[in-house]
Amino acid sequence: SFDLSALVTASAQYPKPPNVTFTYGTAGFRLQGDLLPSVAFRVGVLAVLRSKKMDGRTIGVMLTASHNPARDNGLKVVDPRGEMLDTTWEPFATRLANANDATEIASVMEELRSAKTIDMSKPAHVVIGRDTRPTGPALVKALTDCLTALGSTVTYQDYGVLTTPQLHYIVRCINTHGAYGEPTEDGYYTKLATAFRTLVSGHRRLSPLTVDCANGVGAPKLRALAERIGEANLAVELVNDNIEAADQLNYQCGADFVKTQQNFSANVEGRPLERCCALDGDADRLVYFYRDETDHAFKLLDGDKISGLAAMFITDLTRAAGLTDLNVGVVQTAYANGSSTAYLKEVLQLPVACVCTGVKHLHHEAEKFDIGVYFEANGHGTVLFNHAATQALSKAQARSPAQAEALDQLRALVDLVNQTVGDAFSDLLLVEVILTHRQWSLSQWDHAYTDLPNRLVKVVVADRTAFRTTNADTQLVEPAGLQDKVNELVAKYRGGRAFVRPSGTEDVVRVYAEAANRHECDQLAFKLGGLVF
Ligand code: NG1
Ligand code: ZN
Repeated sequence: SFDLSALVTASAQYPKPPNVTFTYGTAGFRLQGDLLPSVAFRVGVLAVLRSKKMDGRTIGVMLTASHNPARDNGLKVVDPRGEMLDTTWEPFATRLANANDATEIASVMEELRSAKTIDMSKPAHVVIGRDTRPTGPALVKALTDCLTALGSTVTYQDYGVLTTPQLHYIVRCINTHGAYGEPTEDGYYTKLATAFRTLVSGHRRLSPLTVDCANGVGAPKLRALAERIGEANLAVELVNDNIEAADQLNYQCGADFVKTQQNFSANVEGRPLERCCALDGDADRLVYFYRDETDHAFKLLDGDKISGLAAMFITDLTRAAGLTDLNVGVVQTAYANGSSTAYLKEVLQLPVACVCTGVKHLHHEAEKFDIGVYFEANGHGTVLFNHAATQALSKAQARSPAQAEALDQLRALVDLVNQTVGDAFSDLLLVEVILTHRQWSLSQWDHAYTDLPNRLVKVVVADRTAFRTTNADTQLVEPAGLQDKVNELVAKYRGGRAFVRPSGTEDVVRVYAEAANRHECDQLAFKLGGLVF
């Protein structure tokens, strides 16, 4: 029911580069941007088939390479509820990308159609967003050329420059026919701004927040959101907001820089009592940081700290609202600092699940709680309210003014938090709400618990596929015998905890170590690196 000759002609403009093998991994396709036009074209095929399979529901395609350098780019497919692509489709994405020519594309298409029993006569709708990278427009052109070639059952809308979470939001809005919000950038700002204003009303406002925008899409979009919220309610000072000089993207700045360098980003000095935070290049990650008043050192409040703060606030609110039947839980990965896990379990008395690296794993696990808080240590995360929780919130009758206030706040919180994916803007507003309610400085927030010294090391190995893990990445099953050696070493260090796993996004093996003090931690990480190499 589509014209194969149109696809053949169109795909000839986007030949697959020789000697490159593409993989749809944790971060979708991600590579140097000028190697990706053929991939963008084939992602069009995948998105259309996925939409037809989902009975014509809208599928999203986001073009971004997040925190990676400006020359890189990437493509990720967004499923109808605004979530990551169903993992059973990932191998088909990979095979389409590696097809040598149009004939091979057509044969993978046919295999996918039959494997997933897709009715090709169904309509398909695709929405597209991209970050500020210079290769973005050419990749969108390749993608839309494919969508056009696939015939009259296919429609699409190009939303231009967006943050990743904005595109996820739009997909969810379209497929729920407006129940989640207006399917526009404007609708997104309205929803967040309204919820934020409700939540801070009646509280003394905080001092201005410095936001490092990584010189990316977060800069113009956060400016638009802040304008909507109004300066009287949220004062932000945007730095690293230059999106004109392409090579500045993520350069010496942004959430990944701050987290991995454990240092202030360019143009952020960390004045006394200054609250600083950083977004990444597509505004789905957030970390906070500040300069310690006593020792003047850099202090980081990463995803684990945000998770702890959010879980604390939500637990208090559900108690105050009399909704003690709702089970609140937290999802982390093995990279979560041991102190954060102890805080969640022992102080907040919450259930904590540990899953494999990659947000889709955290997201799915968080759905098992009525209210599920999930964050990766790198600052990507959100809070999910399931059906039972939203029902309980809408039905609950307050028995006191205090209960009524807590209920109102929880209801606004559901709107404030992006339920589709980790969103730096929504997370930023959430943190600001909590700090406003408590009238806390960053150091007061930080005092909930003290991070154990930790070290993350990359080891370049001959073949990272030789490394296989189990138990949520925490133990090696291959190479045989290596885990025993890791255990032996870890046992020699006070408070030692460590694990080794192959990266899903880079050709390296990652070693993570924690110990009671900095010296022992560094020594443990160094020795483990030697074992792995
Ligand atoms: P890998 O390369 O598999 O460790 C990295 C991050 C993840 C996640 C993904 C996707 C670390 C240690 N790992 O995964 O948390 O964000 O990229 O972007 O930060
Ligand atoms: Zn990102």
